[in-house]
Amino acid sequence: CPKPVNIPEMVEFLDHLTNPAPPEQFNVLIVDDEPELARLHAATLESAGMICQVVTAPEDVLSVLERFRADLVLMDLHMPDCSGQELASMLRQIPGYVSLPIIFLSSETNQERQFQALQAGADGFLVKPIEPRRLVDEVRLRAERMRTLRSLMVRDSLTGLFNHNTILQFLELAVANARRNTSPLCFAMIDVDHFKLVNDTHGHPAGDHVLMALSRTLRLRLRDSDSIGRYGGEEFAVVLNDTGLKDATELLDALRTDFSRIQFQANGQKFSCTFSAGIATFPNCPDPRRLTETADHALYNAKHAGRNQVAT
Ligand code: GH3
Ligand code: MG
Ligand code: MG
Ligand code: MG
Repeated sequence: CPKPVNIPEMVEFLDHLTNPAPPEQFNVLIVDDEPELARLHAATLESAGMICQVVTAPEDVLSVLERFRADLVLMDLHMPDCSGQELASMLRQIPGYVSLPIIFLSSETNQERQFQALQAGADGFLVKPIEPRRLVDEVRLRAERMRTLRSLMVRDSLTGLFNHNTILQFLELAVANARRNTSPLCFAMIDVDHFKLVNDTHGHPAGDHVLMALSRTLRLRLRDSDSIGRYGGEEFAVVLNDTGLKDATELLDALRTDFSRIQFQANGQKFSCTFSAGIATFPNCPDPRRLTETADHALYNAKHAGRNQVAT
């Protein structure tokens, strides 16, 4: 059996989030020592719009998974060099694959042995031969459910932006990349000014509306390579890859202007909002913790200096 390799935690997972596949289009890795059978299952799933990759040697699974971002693994149980059961429990030890759905597709009909295989950490057991329609339905059902779960785990429900934990994971990944490529990076924290007053004056639903408008403003101007998250209540965080302090300050200032120009309306009353922001840079701040502390401190200074401004 292949040994678990040290794939950087979350990389696989986060890549999935930045480049989501079209809905319904799932990537399925098929592991089976019988090439004809594997290709038959692949053809069945491909005819339903899925993208399949076949692996007939278990020792190739890890290297293929690093290139092919599988939504689900369809795994044979009985294979000469390494059983599907061993392979599944090995995958479960790798942080990036803890939640990857694994379904056994095997000729094994003994229920005791099926159960043992499931205990390795698999999500289902299908018996060969299988009707094509059933195979498609089973795979789609589990892949869809996992996408929904992942989305709930990583996104904020009001704005659809990444949640607090996820944006911090992106920051960690971004710092590692910036260090490797010796490129700059900025981390910014944004906080709506006097937001409590917005709620108190115009009502909580109007406040929610403001938060959604701010998230749209951020999405419109930021690049695909940047990551945006809702850090807390009315606080947002952005990771700007490959960006120096001057560009980041200009960008945040442009966003500040965009946002301040939005006209809101609640109960017949018009109003507008502003935000303050604090920016920290890598490599000045050499690690994620220093970046968040420094951005937070800069934000505090922006508030203290009168709000509606960007501080560094
Ligand atoms: P400052 O300019 O110093 O940031 O003042 P502030 O009023 O914005 O800050 P404060 O921390 O006093 O108030 C934040 C408010 O944000 C309080 C909280 O009820 C509100 N809030 C947090 N999450 C949400 C949300 O999801 N929706 C709405 N409508 N309000 C929220
Ligand atoms: Mg076999
Ligand atoms: Mg505030
Ligand atoms: Mg706040």
